[in-house]
Amino acid sequence: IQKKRISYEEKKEKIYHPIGKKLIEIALKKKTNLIFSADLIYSKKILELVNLIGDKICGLKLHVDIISDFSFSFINFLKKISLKKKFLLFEDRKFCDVGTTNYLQLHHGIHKISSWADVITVHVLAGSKSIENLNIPSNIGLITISEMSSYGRLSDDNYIRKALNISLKNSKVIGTVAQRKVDNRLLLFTPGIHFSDSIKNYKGNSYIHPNQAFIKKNCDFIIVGKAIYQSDNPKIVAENYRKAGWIAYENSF
Ligand code: 5BU
Repeated sequence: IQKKRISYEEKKEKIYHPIGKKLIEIALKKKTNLIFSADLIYSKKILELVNLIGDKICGLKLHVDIISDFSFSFINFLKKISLKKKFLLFEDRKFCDVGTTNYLQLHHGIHKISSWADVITVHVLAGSKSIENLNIPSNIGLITISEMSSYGRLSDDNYIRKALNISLKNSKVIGTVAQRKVDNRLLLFTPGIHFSDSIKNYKGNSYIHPNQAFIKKNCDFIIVGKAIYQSDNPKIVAENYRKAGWIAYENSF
């Protein structure tokens, strides 16, 4: 496994999936590796924030099943903003069932995730087959979860190695979540990001500074939620995370 830090330009050559390539292109163009996790329960609040900080992010991550007033007009608004401001829509659904159920949850139900998401997250706990035959269009990429950011996570080295292998072998996978360096053919996404040292452990999740994510773990994209949406000035704070993430990337070689 080759783990030496490579640039976004070099990584773009190694990632064959069009959505992986597109995400890198957006990152380079907007000079941002920041994905905003909008874990809010009202669509209006999400749209307000996205209008405010859409210029600073390369991705918007949702948990669509927490939105109390979910509607397709909300999705249409989001889609429009995402095209205008150039960022991708991530649905952090963490599919974790057998393949046939994953398929149904992805394409059906109220949220019809496959009709609007650019990127979706999946666990591979049920094995490699559970994320094959999902019948996803070529313009949706998968992110596997190899190792979560939480304290007490159950994944051991053996599980993580197998999860990474499954990720490498599935052509729909653009990258993974892990708390360590991974093969350069995968994009590495890092949640659990915060500037403050005092929030290292918050309600069972662990947090690191963007510098640690890029320099120690060779992360490619940081995912930031409450540090931004709970702040007094999301616009300024988002810009601070964008800048910190970009500088950390540049300093990580
Ligand atoms: P936070 O507010 O910055 O803590 O939000 C982190 C988001 O990332 C939240 O939506 C989690 O569900 C998500 N997350 C995580 O925290 N850790 C993980 O390992 C994975 C996802 Br995978």
